[in-house]
Amino acid sequence: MKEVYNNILEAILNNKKLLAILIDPDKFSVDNTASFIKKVNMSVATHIFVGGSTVEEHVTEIVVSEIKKHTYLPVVLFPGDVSQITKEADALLFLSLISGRNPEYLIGKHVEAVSKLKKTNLETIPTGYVLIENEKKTAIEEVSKTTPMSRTNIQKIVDTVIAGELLGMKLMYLEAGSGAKESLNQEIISSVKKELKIPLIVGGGIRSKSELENAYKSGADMVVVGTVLEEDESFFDNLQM
Ligand code: 1GP
Repeated sequence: MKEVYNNILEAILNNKKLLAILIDPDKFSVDNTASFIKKVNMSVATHIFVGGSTVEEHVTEIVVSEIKKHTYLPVVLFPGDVSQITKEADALLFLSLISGRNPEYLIGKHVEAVSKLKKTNLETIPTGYVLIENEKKTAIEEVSKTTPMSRTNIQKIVDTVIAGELLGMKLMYLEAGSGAKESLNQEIISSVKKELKIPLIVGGGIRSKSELENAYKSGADMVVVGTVLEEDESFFDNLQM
């Protein structure tokens, strides 16, 4: 059943905050799947995202199949490339990097993905992806060869997400970049939230409970955390029911 997106909408209507745990197959040991996913299951996490900027062919499929053996949570692909598409997942964020001006990440990869998608039953969710600068160059910036948006030009960020919404995107992902030095500030998140009608996902560089709470308070419907758990699984203590 293709219900991931509808369940997100329903959760938001019920004022439920959503949390996605991001697993980068490139930095994840498959042998650790059972123990890691057990911690995810016992936490407040509502989704598992799987993806990374540079992942070898077929690795995503192996990781997703293994994760699915241990959880009922929806597993959503957050792919850095077409090679990361696998039928084993429940849904796919069909990302358009609308902060950038590289046609490959606006339409090129999408065209390339179609023949692969036709062979799956994946729920495909059109998602605007907006990369915002942080103090260091992140992998996404490097791989996509795009310039992130300035943190100070908030009006341009707002106009960008609204343009994405008008183009028909169903989710909007505000991204500071994996392992960002600084997560996105309240002003950026709340300014976007004020104008946006579709669900807002926020991620990148969240390393503390207060940053997580601030993201929700500022208007994020879903927050994504990855690096902090790769570095130290004791962060799950902050994610208890
Ligand atoms: C990266 O937004 C996600 O694409 C999560 O970022 O790894 O810094 O938590 P972190």
